[in-house]
Amino acid sequence: MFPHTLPQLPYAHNALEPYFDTKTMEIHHGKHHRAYVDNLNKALESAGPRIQKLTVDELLVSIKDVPENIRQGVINHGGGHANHSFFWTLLTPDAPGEPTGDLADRLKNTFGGLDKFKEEFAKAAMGRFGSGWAWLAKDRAGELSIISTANQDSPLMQGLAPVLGLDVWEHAYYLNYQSRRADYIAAFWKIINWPKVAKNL
Ligand code: MN3
Repeated sequence: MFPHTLPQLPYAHNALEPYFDTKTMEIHHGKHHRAYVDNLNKALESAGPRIQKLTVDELLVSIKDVPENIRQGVINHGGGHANHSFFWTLLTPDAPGEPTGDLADRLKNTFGGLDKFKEEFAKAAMGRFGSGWAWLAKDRAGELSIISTANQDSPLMQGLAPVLGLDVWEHAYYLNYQSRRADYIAAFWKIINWPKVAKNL
């Protein structure tokens, strides 16, 4: 709903050390994410109430109904806002290490187990050329798949619901990992809030 606001992190900026460093979290949340929110609001300023009353997820799900003159702005900045808002909730300093229950079963049945899943997900994250995201996503039939999207494109625009996602823009890791995207991906596995991921199923 317009005006959109920056959500607070569900933990302190230094809570994910040493995997995601404090400085990166401060800039990533306080500068990058804030800019997506501000620019989304700018794009929506002149939109009518039919568009302004939608949540950011609703905007992306029905992106074809967004007026053409602001559509790319909503894709870039609305996608950025939605993707980051989702991303923060996937992380926790109290990571349980491994998924359990239904989520563990689904990863086993779909990908051949947690290790195979991680391997495929990391491949998608490494293979995304330039800026973008890797996702575990669910289609309308509930089927899981691993995809990657460019820039801030959201799975919601493809009719998919995100279950797990990883930001592979350089701004997400460059301060701490420089060009070592693989090390950043390895760190990500250490701080995943698997119970939250299970809820997203
Ligand atoms: Mn980012």
